[in-house]
Amino acid sequence: IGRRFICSMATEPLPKQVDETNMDAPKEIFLKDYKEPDYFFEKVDLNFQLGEETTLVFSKIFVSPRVEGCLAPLVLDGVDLKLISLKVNGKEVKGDDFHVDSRHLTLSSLPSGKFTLEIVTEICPQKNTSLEGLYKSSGNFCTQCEAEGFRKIIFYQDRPDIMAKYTCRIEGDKSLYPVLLSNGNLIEEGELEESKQYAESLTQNLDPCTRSHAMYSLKAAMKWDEDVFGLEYDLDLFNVVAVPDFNMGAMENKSLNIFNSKLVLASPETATDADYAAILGVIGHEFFHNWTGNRVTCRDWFQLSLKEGLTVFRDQEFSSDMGSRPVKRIGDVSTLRSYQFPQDAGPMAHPVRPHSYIKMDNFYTVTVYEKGAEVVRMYKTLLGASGFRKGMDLYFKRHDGQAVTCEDFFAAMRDANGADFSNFMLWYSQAGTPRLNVVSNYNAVAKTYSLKFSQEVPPTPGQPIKEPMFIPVALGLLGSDGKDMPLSSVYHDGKLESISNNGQPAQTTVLRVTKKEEEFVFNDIPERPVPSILRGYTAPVRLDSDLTDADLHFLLANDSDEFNRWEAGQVLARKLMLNLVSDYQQNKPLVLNQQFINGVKSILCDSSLDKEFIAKAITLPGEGEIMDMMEVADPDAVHAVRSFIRKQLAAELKNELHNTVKNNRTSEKYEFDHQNLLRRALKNTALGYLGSLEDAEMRELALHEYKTATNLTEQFAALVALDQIPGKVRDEVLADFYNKLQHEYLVINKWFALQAMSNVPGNVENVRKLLDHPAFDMRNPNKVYSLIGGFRGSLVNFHAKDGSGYKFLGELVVQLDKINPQVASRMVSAFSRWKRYDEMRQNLAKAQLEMILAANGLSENVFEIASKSLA
Ligand code: 0A1
Ligand code: ZN
Repeated sequence: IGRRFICSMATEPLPKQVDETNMDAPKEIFLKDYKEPDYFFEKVDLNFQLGEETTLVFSKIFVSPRVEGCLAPLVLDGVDLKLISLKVNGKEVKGDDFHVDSRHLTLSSLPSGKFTLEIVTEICPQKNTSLEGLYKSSGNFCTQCEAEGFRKIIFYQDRPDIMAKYTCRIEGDKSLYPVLLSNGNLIEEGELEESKQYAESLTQNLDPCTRSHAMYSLKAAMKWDEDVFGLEYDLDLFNVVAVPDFNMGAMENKSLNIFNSKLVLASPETATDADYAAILGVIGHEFFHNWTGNRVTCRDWFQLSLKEGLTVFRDQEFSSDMGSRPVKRIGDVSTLRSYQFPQDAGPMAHPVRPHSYIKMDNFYTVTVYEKGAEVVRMYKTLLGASGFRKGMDLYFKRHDGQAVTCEDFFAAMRDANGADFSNFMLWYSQAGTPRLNVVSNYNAVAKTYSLKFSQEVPPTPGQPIKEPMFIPVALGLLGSDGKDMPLSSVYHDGKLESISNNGQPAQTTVLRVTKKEEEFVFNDIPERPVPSILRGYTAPVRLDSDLTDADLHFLLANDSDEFNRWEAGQVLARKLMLNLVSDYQQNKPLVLNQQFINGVKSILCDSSLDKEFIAKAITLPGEGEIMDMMEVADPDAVHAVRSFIRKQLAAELKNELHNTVKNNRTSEKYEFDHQNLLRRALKNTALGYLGSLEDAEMRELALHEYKTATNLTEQFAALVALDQIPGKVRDEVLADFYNKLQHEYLVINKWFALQAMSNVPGNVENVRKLLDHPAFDMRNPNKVYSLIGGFRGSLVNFHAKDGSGYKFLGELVVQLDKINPQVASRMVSAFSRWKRYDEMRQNLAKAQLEMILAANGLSENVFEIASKSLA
């Protein structure tokens, strides 16, 4: 419906407006306090009248008290709203019967039965820089209601267990807003009066090429959900909208999925393979939410992982089926280790289902999402694919159309399979990454092999003492021929349990570790095996074992489980890096052992291996992962050691790496297909190593790759390689890249990030300058995440000993908070782990947190992270 709406309100604005006295202190909300609402909303009719100065929102709510004769007041949430009119059963509400403060509209003296509530509110979307509620992005109106944004649009009981049916009408000037989209099926559209001239240039039609990958991904996701879970899409319409200004990745609004542009738009010249893969996963993720999130939703926000953990699991599985399963698993586990483990070990540690929050936005975390997905994966490991499917079927049968809890999901999995899950629910309530230790023993006389497990869950804020967890451990035993030994029985808990796969001895079995200490003894084991423990990474734990370096090399060469092959290499690399870090700290010369170099060489040159697997296997563990394993994190030492190893490997394997680059070139047109993806992954990893050599020959090579690249994946990888070699060429290429691609804002964000992450000492000044670059805009979250977020990734400059990096971030957090609290609070979280560093850095970071907390008008978002970090 398109026309310019001229507001001629019949109702005068109400005399009573916001009572500012109730600007109360941040309030913590607890899961244990959950109560059913006193009033249900059966139906809500919305009418938006979009305007340039102000927007009016008319809501008509059909209210029904939970208990007939309810006398309780009806408390509606509302933030930054101007109340224009308020009626109950068609009659203006008198001044004594309602009260408005900065967060609520409270109604008293309500009718005893059902009634209608009609409220008109006025909002200013064009001034809304928080990007929640109704706001403008690139001239278009858009909404973001999860978690608590709807209260910035109308007065409402803004909580997920209000299961109303909605109708929504939108009126706007057709010349400015030619496309109007809402949720659900379209009932009616039309023109209200002679429309203004149609403005072609303002339509959001994108170059078909940039959206074709998203369309491909959507179709693939729809088919996958039908094939794997029997879940069909249920409406006639499905819209995908790209928005340049968006706090998060995307949003699953029913039939109207909204995406951060960077997770929809892709062409070979503007997106890398990693972007293409992310789009596939996120398009899938939002689509899968139609069942896990929309048709079955959360009772309250504490249950967020019910939909997010499950949907991340579903998108991970989808991406695995569309590409390489082991490589996807390696990537997901690396993310968990690099981001979730540190969170679980810091002041913001919280269970997959948090017990309390001040701002729910702060709990859209790697713990709720990624660890939550690991929890869902454990159900599947324990039940097998068909048992898991039975559980999912029962979950939908029981709860379609409901708002439920994590217990409901657990019960569906258990009941559909008659399963005994003992204390599995602890995964939802206990924070902290469990440490699992394994000690092995072979008895050559009895031909038995024993594995003794012990576990410890570290204390976390508010949870000093923990119970042992239920840890599923997939396990195989390798014989000296490198093959899996057949496993027929295991002695455990005083019982002999048979292990079989349809009557055949198994090659991998899943042990159920549930106690603090527990032993499993395998029978009929002819020789001392090498155990492959936690195959496929079946539980989100830190594993320690008594495997020797020789065992690890053996697994790296032979394990039939590709994940554990990679893992063996990583364990070796982590040990090596930690040893070198200690050498560095004692001013000893750094020496890289030959066995490690040979190991990397044999993987690099093994043509039987998947190329993407090789790329992953020759990549060293991240700096964050190593710091996370240290008593006192030492950014200088970790950075120096990782750079040293990379350089040494590059020098020792220069020919092999150079050949890898040459042999994996192609002049074919870019395709996001498996073969080409693998080739580019390996080529780019090899080029990155060579760039670390900082020599003229390698600079020429990288420059050649940069100039001849036919796609961004290879062009940007060459730029990254060149970026490591300071000098004129580097500066010229960075300028050339900007000049050629300056109109592609998503690409320019990568250019910002690359410069921000630089470890060239003193780079903070360059980053400060980039804040004034014409392409930078503090109001756009993607730009902030690239430049300021990128800077946080520089070990040398963010953690600079003179405190310049911390000061830079501290100042920016205060500035950003005034614009967009959600983004500011994501940035401030870089300070959360300040206690992990040396005393000098601790003092510098602490001073910034204190400065931030003292800032005027601080948001609840930043307050929560900063104050919990200091506690
Ligand atoms: N439910 C979305 C994530 C999301 C959460 C909050 C947002 O606005 C502040 C936006 C998106 C998802 O998991 O896809
Ligand atoms: Zn989600």
